[in-house]
Amino acid sequence: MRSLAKKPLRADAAAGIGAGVVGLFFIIAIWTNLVFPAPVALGGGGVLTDPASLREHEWGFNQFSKGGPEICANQTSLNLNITLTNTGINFHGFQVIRADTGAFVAGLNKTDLLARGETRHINVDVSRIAPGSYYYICPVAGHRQKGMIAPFVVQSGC
Ligand SMILES: [Cu+2]
Repeated sequence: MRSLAKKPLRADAAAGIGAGVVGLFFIIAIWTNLVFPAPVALGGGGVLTDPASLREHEWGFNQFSKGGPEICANQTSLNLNITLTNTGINFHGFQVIRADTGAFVAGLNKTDLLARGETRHINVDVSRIAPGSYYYICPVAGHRQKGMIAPFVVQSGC
């Protein structure tokens, strides 16, 4: 009886095994990228004040330059006007959370999600937010981890 180990490897079988190994490498690389994303560097894009304008990519959703510009909300002014434009392909939204606890901020409900090409004007009632450090994020699952997060500061004078 011939042993399987002594059987010569056919070229087509070898090519199949090679393609499988290459495919497995890519699957592991993609999995590693999803499970262990690179740390997010924040505030790389300057500081915005009222009226602020954010496009989807400035807003932070970019794998290669993570994090959007800081937004400074002047406590002494009543409103902060923000114009959101989704120049990306996916749905995106806008939400402010506390920097320390990550809790959502009352008085500023998250926007409903903007479709591709959509523009939305939001008016933040600054008097309803206590001075301090916050983040603005995209509430879509996984987008914050991919870089849709930047500092949002409420203080007297910007
Ligand atoms: Cu998003």
